[in-house]
Amino acid sequence: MISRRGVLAAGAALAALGWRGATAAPAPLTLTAADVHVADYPTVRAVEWMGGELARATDGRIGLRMYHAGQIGREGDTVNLARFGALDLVRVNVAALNNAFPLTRVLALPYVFESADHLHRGLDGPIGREILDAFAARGLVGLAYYDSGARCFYNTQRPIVVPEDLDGLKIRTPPSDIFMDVVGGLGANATPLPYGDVFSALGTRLIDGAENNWQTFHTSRQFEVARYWSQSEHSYAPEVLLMSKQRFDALPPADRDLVLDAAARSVPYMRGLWDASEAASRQAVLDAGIAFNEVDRDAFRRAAEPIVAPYLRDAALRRLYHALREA
Ligand code: GTR
Repeated sequence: MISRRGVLAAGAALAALGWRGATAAPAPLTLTAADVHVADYPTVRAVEWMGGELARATDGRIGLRMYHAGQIGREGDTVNLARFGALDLVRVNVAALNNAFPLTRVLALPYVFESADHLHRGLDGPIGREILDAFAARGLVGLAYYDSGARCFYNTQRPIVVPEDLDGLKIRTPPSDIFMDVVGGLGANATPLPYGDVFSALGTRLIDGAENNWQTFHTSRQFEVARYWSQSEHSYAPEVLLMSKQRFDALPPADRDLVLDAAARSVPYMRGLWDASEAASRQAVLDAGIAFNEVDRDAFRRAAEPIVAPYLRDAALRRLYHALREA
C-alpha cells in the first residue's frame, strides 16, 4: 500500500518535472527577459510588447516576465546566463558583446554609420543577418536589432568641441575593448564601468563624463550631474535582442517560429517608440538647463581613422565595414 507520505513525495517530484495531470492544460511557458533600462524605456517596452504578441497568438500559453533596471545584473552577466539556459531573452547593447563576438565590433566602430537611416539600411539586410547568425556559435540566437541613437560625449567640466578638449577627462566606457580604444584614442582617460555604476561615479567624481544617447542620459538621470552635452555622434552602436539557444532549441518548432516572428515585428514597433522618446528626452534635458554644443565633426572623424585602422586588418571586419559604409 502506498503511504500518504509516498504520494506527497511523488507529487512533489512530478510537480518539479512540470507534470500537471493528464487532463490539465499544458503549463504556461513564461519566458524570462532582462534589460538594464528603466520600465518605460523603448527596449523594455518593445520586449514586453513581444511578450504580449506571443500571449495573444497562443491564448496565453506563452507569456513573458521582464526583469528591467538591471535586476538580474550587468549586461555581460545576463548574456552568460542566457548562454547557459538560465534566462530566455536578453536585450543588451553590442558594446557588451564586442569582446566575445568579434563580428559585432564592426557595429561599434566610430563613424561607421552616418545616421539612423544608414544604420537601418545596414542592419535590415544580409550583413545584419550574418552578424545575428554568428551568435549561434556561442549558445545564443540573434533575434533582432533595436535602435540606440547616436552616442555623444557629456561631462561635468566643459564643452567638447575638438578631440583635444577630451584631454585629461576621465570618461566612462562600457566594458568593451573597442569602446576603450575609441574613447582613449580620441584623447580621454577611458574608464570602463558597468552601466549601473555610472550615475554614482559621476556624483563621486570618480569620472568626469561618459558617452551615450539622449534617452540614456535622461532616464538614468546622469544629466543632473553632467551638465555639458557635446553632439559628437561618434557611434550608432545598436541594441541586440538575443535568446538562449538552449531554451530556443527546446521549444517546439511552431513556437520557435512564433518567437522569431514576434521579435521581427517588435523592431518597427520599437523604432516608433525610439523616435518619439528621443525627441522627448532631448527636450527634457535641454529644459533642465544642459549646455548643448555642436562639435567639429570633421576633426572627430579624422581622429577616429587611426583607431579604426587596426580593426580593418581583420579580413572579416574589413569586408563588413566596407559593405556597411556602402549601404
Ligand atoms: C545604452 C544601452 C545599454 C547600455 C548602456 C551602456 O545606450 O542601451 O544597453 O549598454 O548604453 O553604455 O552601458
